[in-house]
Amino acid sequence: MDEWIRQTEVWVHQTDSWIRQQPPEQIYVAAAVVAVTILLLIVASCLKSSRPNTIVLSGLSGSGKTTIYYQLRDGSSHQGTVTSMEENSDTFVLHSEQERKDKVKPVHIIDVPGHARLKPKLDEVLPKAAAVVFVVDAQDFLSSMQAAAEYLYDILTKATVVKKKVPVLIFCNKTDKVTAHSKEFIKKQLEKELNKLRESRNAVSSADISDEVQLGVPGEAFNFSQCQNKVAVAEGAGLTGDVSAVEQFIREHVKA
Ligand SMILES: Nc1nc2c(ncn2[C@@H]2O[C@H](COP(=O)(O)OP(=O)(O)OP(=O)(O)O)[C@@H](O)[C@H]2O)c(=O)[nH]1
Ligand SMILES: [Mg+2]
Repeated sequence: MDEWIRQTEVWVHQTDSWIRQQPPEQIYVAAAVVAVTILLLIVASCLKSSRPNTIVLSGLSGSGKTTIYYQLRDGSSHQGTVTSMEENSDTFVLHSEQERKDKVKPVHIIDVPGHARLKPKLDEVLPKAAAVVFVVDAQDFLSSMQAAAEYLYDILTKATVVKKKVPVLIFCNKTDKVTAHSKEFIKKQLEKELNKLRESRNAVSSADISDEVQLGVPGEAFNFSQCQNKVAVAEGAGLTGDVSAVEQFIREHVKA
């Protein structure tokens, strides 16, 4: 031990005399380089931790958001979910990534109930969203198509979504049912409905228009590729755990 202390004292002394021999400018430059490096490391770590990791699950009541939420979190559908009257919100490592949970970043998922009365909740959480999943009931699609299109129209014309280029995944759920419509069909129908909605909303006096941003390209039939933010379409079934398209989408936009 004594030997170590003596050796350390020798090193400290040698370092001290070496520093004294150096021109002072060189010492200042070295100190500045160290300070700037530390500062950059602090800024980088702050930026990393503040990167948004919120995913918003939206869509009409009964489309299957809560079922998907539990699949993502627990790997089970918690069968028997009822119409949610409050949002589910939690920060967790996706169930499918549990085996490497020390290496991946947890995701904050908010499941916003589709009940019309809770619509303001969606407006409240959208500004925090890194990405939005819009869940559609692919089985019962035709009867809910118009309402689904209206809900989607409101999301796609929100300034916070468009200006920040928040990506949206239209997830056609319940494809375990043989009578479910394909994602290609749903995409086409939604584009048609959104086109109609845009025309009818543009027809009313501009004072009544609540759209924050115009949808698509004026004068051209609407399709999703015209959106400034990325809109993708995928299919699966929350009930049977076929949610890999949602997991993939989340990981594309919340880096692990
Ligand atoms: N067949 C089938 N049924 C599903 C699927 N996903 C959800 N369901 C059923 O659809 C019903 C509604 O699902 P929820 O997850 O409660 O729907 P939600 O979107 O959360 O509805 P709100 O909370 O009212 O907004 C439930 O009876 C689910 O079991 C699916 O992939 N396939
Ligand atoms: Mg629910």
